[in-house]
Amino acid sequence: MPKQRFIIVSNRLPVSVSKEGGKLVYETSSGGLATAMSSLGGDSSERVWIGWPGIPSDELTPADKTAITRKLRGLGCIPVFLTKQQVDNFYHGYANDTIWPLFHYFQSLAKYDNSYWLSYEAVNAQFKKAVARHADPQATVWIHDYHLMLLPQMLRKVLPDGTIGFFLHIPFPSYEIFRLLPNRAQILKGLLGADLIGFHVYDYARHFLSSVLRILGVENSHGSITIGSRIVKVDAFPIGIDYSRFVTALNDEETVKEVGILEDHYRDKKVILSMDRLDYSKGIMKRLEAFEQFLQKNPKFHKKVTLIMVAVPSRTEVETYKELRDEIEKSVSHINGAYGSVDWTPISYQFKNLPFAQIVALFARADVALLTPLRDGMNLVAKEYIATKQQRPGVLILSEMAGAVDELPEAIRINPNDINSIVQALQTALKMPRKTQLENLKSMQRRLSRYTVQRWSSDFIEQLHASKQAQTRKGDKVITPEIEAKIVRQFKKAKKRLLLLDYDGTLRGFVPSHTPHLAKPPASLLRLIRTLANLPNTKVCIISGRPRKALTAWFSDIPLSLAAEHGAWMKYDGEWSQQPVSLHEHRKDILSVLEHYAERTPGARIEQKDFALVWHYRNVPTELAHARNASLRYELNQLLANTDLVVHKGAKIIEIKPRSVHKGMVAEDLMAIHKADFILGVGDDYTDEDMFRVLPDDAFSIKVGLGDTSARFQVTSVEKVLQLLRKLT
Ligand code: GDG
Repeated sequence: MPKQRFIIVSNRLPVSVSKEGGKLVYETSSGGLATAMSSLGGDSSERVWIGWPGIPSDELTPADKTAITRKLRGLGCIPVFLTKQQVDNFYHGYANDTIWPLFHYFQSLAKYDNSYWLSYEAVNAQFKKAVARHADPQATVWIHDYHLMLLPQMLRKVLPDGTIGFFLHIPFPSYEIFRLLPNRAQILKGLLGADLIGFHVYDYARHFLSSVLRILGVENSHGSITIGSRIVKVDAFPIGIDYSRFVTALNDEETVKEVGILEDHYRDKKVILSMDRLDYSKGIMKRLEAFEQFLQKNPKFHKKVTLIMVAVPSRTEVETYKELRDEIEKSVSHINGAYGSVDWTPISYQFKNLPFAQIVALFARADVALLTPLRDGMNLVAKEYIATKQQRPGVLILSEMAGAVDELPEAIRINPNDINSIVQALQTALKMPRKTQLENLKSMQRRLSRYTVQRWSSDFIEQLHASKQAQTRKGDKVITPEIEAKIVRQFKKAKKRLLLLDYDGTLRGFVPSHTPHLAKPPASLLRLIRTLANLPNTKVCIISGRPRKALTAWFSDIPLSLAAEHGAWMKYDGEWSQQPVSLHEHRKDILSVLEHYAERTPGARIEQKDFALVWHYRNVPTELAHARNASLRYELNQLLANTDLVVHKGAKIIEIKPRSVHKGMVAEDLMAIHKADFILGVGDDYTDEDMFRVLPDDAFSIKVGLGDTSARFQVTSVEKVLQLLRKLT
């Protein structure tokens, strides 16, 4: 099989295999995802779907596996075979017994078992191998759902240039819930291997971004996260439905027949419909409780309404699900026994998979759809019900805990924990005038018919390619081996060389601010700087924001030029000298503001320099830092309005210093003194931009990191800077 350009990966394939009487049976699902993928356009022979065929490999002979592989290939699918133990630990275990409950806010049901986790890692690695085997190096891979959250990063290692998208079909919980997960950091890192991470609604994206920030300490800018040389985009893509399939099905012979049967049976009754997988997240018990209260409070509706409750079998071998099923069945028979009569059964309960025509007929006939999930990533049934209401009126009652509620504002919203609100919603729905019903349906239909599942998938793929392109553009200035070779060549042939190097974030990675002594240069770095400084006709200057004491302690026995506090102190040759500026007059006032803030801000630290005061917030919880910094800056700006001091925001610091002191001034001084024909300036933050701006066009200015810069070139890490400097020696 040739290498593929477009690969879809999900735990389950759109084809399920089972064995009946020793024979393999194939069942194709016509689910939304399958439709979405087939509508993606392009050459279908270049597209494959990789996933588990739904049967444990222990039940298969080698010949079965060969037969399955061959048959699935013909259907554009590639099987990943999982053993019974993997199905237990990875699928029922980590995916459905840890992630599913936790991500749906059922934290007390989530099981943390290390053997689940190990299996989850192993199966994700098995999927990686399968994808790697079939992917072209430039392939586009779209990974689906919570079973495969480690796969993006695993794949990134083997497909560094691949375009990798990930979509989560369930909610992403708030940080407060997500942080309970023992393997939270690995899961986040796993996801960040993708170029685009999609969620149903913006709240889930926001929760994800906040977890990335608080657990990994990685910030984002408007949903873009920079990881090394890559940018990961995070956004909301509310999944739609195959709208026209539901509209068309209304006229199918099968459906018309089914509608007829329902019409006869419920001739003079209002039908309330609920339909979901039998899962604790769907709020089925609360719904029954509410229906009972409704009957209690509204005797006039007795014999006039029926609740048709379809519960689709799901995870039937799991204990929690068995218990829930028992509970539901008990409650249904209690209500039917207590309120029913010989000629009326209040609830018609179906625990089964229904054929499509019956589903459509139920949607068409139901006067009210009652959907009460306690949490739901999206809830497609709500959208399908609206789409099917082409000829008849109908009212949707929808839980505000379902992702779909954002797109369906005309529905009656309920809080599924507030039984009273459900009872009231039922009363309102059953009384709603036909005209209002039709108007509401129309505006929801307009929206759903536009952002269909087909549009959803093409939108995701378009955005995925756009993110990849933006990444390539962003990387335009990144130094290539050719440019690096050119820098080395010019350095070697120059008569006089000047190297202007920032320290923190350029020659040394950042360390937590309460341990500045840890930022001390390691011996290898000192050796490198010494070698550079001892080269003939070469002047090396370290221009740092640090106080002169630190620079003196670290570098005094190397023949360097030093600039401390961004140039307020300079030691070009011999002695330190200072700029004719001062903070003195305002120091006390500024300090008192900073101290007042620090008292209320755990983790904050104030640094006093000769010519500057610095507020460090690297160790302050992010949201708190955000709130404090905004008002601190406002207060400082007020205080310093008519002075020659400025308030700057740097890398996790706010610094107050004289306006005329900056690295550009130091660079100009040194260029005037040394008249070099080779100049290299390297730095990582906004204070280095002042230096980049004054360097001549033919100088090599390099920013460490991918943000916007006026430097000519960029590198992605401190290690890359050191690599280049080593080449110069
Ligand atoms: C997950 C997320 C998210 C229902 N009864 C039968 C049947 N169905 C179909 C419905 C609908 C689908 O199953 C159920 O989709 P939901 O969205 O309601 O719920 P989940 O299965 O939990 O799906 C969810 C979704 O992923 C998509 O991203 O919306 O939040 O939990 O299409 O029509 N299908 C058949 N027989 C039935 O009896 N064949």
